[in-house]
Amino acid sequence: MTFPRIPAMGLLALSAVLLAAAASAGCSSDKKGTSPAAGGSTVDAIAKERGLTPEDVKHAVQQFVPPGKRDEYVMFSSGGQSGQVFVYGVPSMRLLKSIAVFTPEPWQGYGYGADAGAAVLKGGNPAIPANTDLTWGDTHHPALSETNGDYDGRWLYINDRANGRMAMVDLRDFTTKQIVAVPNIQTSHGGMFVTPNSEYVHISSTFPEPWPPGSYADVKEYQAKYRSASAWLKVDPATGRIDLSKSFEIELPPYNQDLADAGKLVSDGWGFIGSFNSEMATGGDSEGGVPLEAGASKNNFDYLHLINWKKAAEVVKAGKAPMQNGVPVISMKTAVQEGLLYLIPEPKSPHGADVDPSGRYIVVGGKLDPHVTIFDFNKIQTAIQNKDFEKSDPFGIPVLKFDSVVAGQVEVGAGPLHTQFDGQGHGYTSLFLASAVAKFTLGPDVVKNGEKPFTLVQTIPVHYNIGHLAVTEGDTAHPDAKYLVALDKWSIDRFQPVGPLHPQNLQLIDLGGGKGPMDLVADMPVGNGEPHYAEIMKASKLKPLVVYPPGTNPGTMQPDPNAIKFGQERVVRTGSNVEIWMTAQRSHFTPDILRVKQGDHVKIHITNIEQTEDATHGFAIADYNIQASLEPGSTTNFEFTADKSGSYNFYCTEFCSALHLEMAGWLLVEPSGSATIGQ
Ligand code: CUK
Ligand code: CUA
Repeated sequence: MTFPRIPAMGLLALSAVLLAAAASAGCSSDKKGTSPAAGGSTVDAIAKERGLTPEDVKHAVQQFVPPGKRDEYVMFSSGGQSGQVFVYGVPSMRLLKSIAVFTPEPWQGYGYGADAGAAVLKGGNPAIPANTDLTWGDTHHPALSETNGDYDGRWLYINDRANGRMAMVDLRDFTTKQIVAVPNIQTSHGGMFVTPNSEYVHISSTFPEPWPPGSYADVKEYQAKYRSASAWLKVDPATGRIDLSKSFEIELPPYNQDLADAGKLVSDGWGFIGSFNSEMATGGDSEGGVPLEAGASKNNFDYLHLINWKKAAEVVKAGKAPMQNGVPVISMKTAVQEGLLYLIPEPKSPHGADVDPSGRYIVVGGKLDPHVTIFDFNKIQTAIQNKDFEKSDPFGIPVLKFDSVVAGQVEVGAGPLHTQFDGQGHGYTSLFLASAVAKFTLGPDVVKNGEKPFTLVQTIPVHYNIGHLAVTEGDTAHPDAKYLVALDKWSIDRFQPVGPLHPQNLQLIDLGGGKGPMDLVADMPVGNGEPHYAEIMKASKLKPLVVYPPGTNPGTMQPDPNAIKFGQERVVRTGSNVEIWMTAQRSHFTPDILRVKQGDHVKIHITNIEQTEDATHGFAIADYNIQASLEPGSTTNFEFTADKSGSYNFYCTEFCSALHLEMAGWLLVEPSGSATIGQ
């Protein structure tokens, strides 16, 4: 296989093209007072000196976003074991923010004393098992909120692979507002999507657990006693928060439910969940069994689960779903009786399950099969109506006939995982084993420009071991065929070595509007947790706050009852409780001396009374493990017991002004037994 390259072009000819393009893009005002090229040199001279080919220069220009200009797209990437979400500009691939989600993060003061982050983290502790205090998570699959099947720029959801939790991030301030421990789900992986009008966020279990959760059963009783769940978490349409009281779940067989996607347009109202291990293998390699990986790869087919969630919501409304650990759960039996759960055989240890922009095609990649298999939703509906079943699975769930619902298969290469779409009739599938991205055509009703349906168009190598890929606006009904980012698990030899723990590699690929060949533009090392999946949204859809309205509590996004204005600062002592209302502005805290007694319970409410963009302060107290970020307009609350006597410096941790170092004060904790502090 050969890969297209841009035609060799003289450096001079190329730079002439680039300069002409720059001039026509209206750069004339920038020319005043500047030399024709950096450092008095020319593009050609720089390229020559640095050993860049014309192709390199072209790619640099494709990626370049000039100083002061903004990226066209924003990418939300999971941060894996860091428990965070990383936000990048695309195409520049510049890091804009790390959003603290499941893990304490000191810059944002998340989990270091202030109420908002602490409450969010605490709210995510599961009820079962009791007394669980989680301070890390494995962020996996981000899903942006949608309106009519398009990203709407309001909220972001992301699941915790390690602990079966779901987090909600408000895109007004890019902070985590809520973590929900999803009942009846111990671990979740890829069963993550938002329905086309953000009615529900979906997550399903990856590893089944004894049913009902909280009970005990040996894995020897796996088939009889273990179950999975498909959780439909209701989104409050005003706040984006998850409302567990209006959510529901569906009991599923103990297969490993994996990647999932929401139907849209023709298939709106349905969800599709792939699975592996229909063998129900449980490992036990040191107990005379076979390793899980071998046991789970025996069958030629596993099952794609089809769920009619609109019908499921009606079944719950009709009272046919008994409560289990705080949510109504539709049993498998009821789900089958009500005709809301079906299975489709999908080839050999499938991974991705992705719905195309038209909603008609569901593309499945089989890790151990060089094909992608494309199912047709119209055929699925006909097969369901005609009861065109080949059998039931061991739990009585009808299995549709593969041949009745498949639209086509395309041989794309070794190890197909995930598929994205460009809205131009193409799918792009990541090939883990081949370290490549394959571009192919979808069905006859969506191909364009006379292309042949279900045909491989191009393959491009990536570096290396690609997992997910993300196309601009890729999970919507209207993807932009502009860029694709390959999320590569290994980088091996691409970067300066930094020890045995290598960076991951995100690679920017230009899609040429879907018409041109894919073109690898840039590498970006990610020196942090593994980026599992990303979604890329047009930046113009975001309407973030630049400052909070005065006195806002970032946790609630409402006015904080303890917000104050300048001049309202005070200290109130009631017995051994000391409550302090403080303001912060450049470059002082008021009050700047806090007098308490050892053992006092201290509450501090700090309002940053500034409304100047970027005038953030911080607040940290030595030896008390307290650190907060005080963004302009915000009110932040702390509560702690002053159990250590002494004089403790507190200071502003954000370099806010010329006199930032002077923005400091003292917490004086008088040893107990002393009587100098009056009532
Ligand atoms: S999964 Cu498919 S490669 Cu965790 Cu989304 Cu990573
Ligand atoms: Cu306020 Cu530094």
